[in-house]
Amino acid sequence: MADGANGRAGGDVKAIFRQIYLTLKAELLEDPAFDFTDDARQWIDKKKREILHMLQMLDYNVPGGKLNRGISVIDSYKLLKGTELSDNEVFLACVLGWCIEWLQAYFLVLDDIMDNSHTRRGQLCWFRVEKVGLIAANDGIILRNHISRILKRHFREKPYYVDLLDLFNEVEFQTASGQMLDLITTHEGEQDLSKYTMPVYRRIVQYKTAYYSFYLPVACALLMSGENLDNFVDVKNILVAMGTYFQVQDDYLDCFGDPEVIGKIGTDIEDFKCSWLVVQALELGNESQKKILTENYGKSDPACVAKVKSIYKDLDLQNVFFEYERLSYEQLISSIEAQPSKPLQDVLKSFLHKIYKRQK
Ligand code: GPP
Ligand code: MG
Ligand code: MG
Ligand code: MG
Repeated sequence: MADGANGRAGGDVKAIFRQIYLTLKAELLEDPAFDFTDDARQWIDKKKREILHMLQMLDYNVPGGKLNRGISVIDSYKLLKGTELSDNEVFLACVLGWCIEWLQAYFLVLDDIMDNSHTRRGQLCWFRVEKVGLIAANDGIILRNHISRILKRHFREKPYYVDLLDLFNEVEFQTASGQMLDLITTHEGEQDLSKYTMPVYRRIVQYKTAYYSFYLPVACALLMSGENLDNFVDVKNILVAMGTYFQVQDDYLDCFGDPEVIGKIGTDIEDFKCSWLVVQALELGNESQKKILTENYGKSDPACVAKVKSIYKDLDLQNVFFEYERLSYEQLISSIEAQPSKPLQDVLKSFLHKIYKRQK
């Protein structure tokens, strides 16, 4: 998510947040549940290699994003509390924020293997780094397990610990289910564009993106505030709608964004993804345009990709997207303003302003 014009994360919050990454990393490297080799003679070779892989893996994959999901936990908790946070409260909100960034790192490391992507956050995808390869699959699992270890260390004594674990488990299950839908609809040998409709699209993105990117940070802040998540179904629905809008932006940027700015090269056309753009093109195109899409979508040949992109341009999908963006914003603002709680309105608006018209 971009730092939107109206929702720029406070510089000091981000600096504090970044500092806590170093604490968590140091704790994980000293985790007594896994002894790094301690044989003095082999220290240079073995211990160094073990620690180095873990360090490089964390630094390469965890802190390099926009950090908006993580920072949102702190912002949301502040707004919900309504008073200044103590140092300890800031620390705990940062730790939860980092758990979401760890979750995101875990998903992205694996998603890039599954999507056969090339770059991420302006660097090679982790699995493409020399000497990493499919070790990246296990690194993804390690990242996921780090979350449980961080939560255990810092939240075990909290009354909401069980709810926190349950929340991360539920959201992970929803995301993996969404990823499954994303992957099975693009399965080679079953490429059939006629199944790409708006309801199919919405279901995929709600699960693969919206819960973990939007609901999770606010749900973490609510749990820290002592709330019962069952009482916030309306808030969840608004966040899921916001997450859907966010993934539409991601799909738009995959084709029309600047790779230098978004830090990744789009692969949705090559991968036969059920992207918002192709769903729109199928709804708006005439028979001959749909025929060209059927013949060229999902092929890695650059000439085929170019034909798909030229249909998108002929159908003026950039402006169709801008109109969708305007309408989504209006609808989201009106459902937010129908919310009875002012602090929650502020939480939701601050989230929306972080992503509205984002370029990356
Ligand atoms: C984003 O899809 C979805 C995810 C990153 C969830 C992955 C879930 C797993 C269980 C691995 P995307 O492929 O459009 O994202 P991007 O464009 O960033 O590659
Ligand atoms: Mg994907
Ligand atoms: Mg991807
Ligand atoms: Mg994408």
